[in-house]
Amino acid sequence: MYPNKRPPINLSGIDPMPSKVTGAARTATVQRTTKETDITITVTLDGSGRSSVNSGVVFLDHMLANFSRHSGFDLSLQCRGDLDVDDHHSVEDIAIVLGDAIMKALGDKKGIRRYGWAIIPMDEALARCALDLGGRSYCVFSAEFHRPVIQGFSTEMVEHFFVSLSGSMKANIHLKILEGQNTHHKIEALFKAFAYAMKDAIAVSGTALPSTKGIL
Ligand SMILES: [Mn+2]
Repeated sequence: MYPNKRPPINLSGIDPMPSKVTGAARTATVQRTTKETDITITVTLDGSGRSSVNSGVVFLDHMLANFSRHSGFDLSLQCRGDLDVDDHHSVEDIAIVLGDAIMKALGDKKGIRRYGWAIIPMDEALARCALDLGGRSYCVFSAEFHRPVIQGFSTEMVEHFFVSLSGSMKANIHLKILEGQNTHHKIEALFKAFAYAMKDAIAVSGTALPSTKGIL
């Protein structure tokens, strides 16, 4: 016999997991102007997936509208960039400002799940995303595209977009194409996998900060 000498646990004072830590809307607007781009983004995390996206890069608009729809974030985005040079500065700076806006909207991150992951198919393509909003920037990206440009969007900028986003969001973002041939399918599956991973990572599931460090 090993008698349990611990006192019984008192459950009466335990917070019953509110759906929101505070009543404040998790929304933010960030505006950023440089010699290369002029960008304004408003993001609302607990939205309904509505978007108004005008990045100047047609295929990126399609990807960001998909990101909004599948994450549930409301997203308003305007970018005037130096597209006469190429799409590089616009795509990179949109990632920087989007990450800043999401972090601003997240506030102190109390109660969020922090981690998110998803495996999303799109016809023959299969994309995986795993992420950590733990305050450290790192991006691991594994995908190859055999079509260099889609409607003004350089496919090499997909990796650069997520690397820049991992920097501004202070997040670990792991992305990989597990299967696939079609470039449009592969990129869209990556953005959708990212969207579902984000939806889970920012979801409020408690009241505590999910870290033993006490800060994220
Ligand atoms: Mn599509």
